Amino acid sequence: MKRAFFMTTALILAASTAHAGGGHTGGHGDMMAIGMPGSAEAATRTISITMTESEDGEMLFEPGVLEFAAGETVRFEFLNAGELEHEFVMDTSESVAEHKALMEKFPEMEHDEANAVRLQPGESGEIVWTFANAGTFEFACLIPGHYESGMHGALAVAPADAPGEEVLSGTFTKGVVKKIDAKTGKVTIDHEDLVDLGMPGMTMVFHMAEPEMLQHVTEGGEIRFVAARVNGKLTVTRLQ
Ligand SMILES: [Cu+2]
Repeated sequence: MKRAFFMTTALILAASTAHAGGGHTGGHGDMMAIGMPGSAEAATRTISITMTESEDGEMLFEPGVLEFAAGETVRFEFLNAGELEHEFVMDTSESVAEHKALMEKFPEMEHDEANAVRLQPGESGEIVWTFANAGTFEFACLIPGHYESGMHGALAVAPADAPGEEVLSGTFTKGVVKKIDAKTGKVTIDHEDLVDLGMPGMTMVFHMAEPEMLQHVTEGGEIRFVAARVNGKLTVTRLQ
């Protein structure tokens, strides 16, 4: 029931945005699997995303993982705090891969699409977006080489009738610990498919369910773990 309501709202939003926007030239139509442009008045929260480079040549988005609920309208605020040009594009993993291949072939190509923003160093930008379908999507910078340098992450959309619901799962997944941030209790793991979450293998930041779990991981170490969505955050709940 709730879902039907959200979809109706979403369709009305899509219709009004298409009317007001006019200049959208994405070629995919306004309705994408991940959703559609939203109206600023409907936005229930603002997410600040920073694009930057680290001293050791890594390129990153902060935060590195995004989580929403289907039907939710969100205002994204972007800041390119780095020294290079960066972009943000969110889509299905397949579309991200297709776009990535195109940009490698045509590096001069620039996105002019509602689900993307491209920023010069120091520049800021904004996207207002309504998420339509539950699922795991991806966000990335597709300027050649940037994806490989770390600029991509998972974007999870929870079903509308159960936003933020804990999805406890028992399937262990193999991963390699890339980075441990003892201060925030977050661990970056290069993991295989997380079948319970429907998430493909990628490098992602996880919270630890218990702070003491940090003592059982080492950078470069191989682990087997269970990941679940706890209070809206991707969390390692069990560790082997
Ligand atoms: Cu970039």
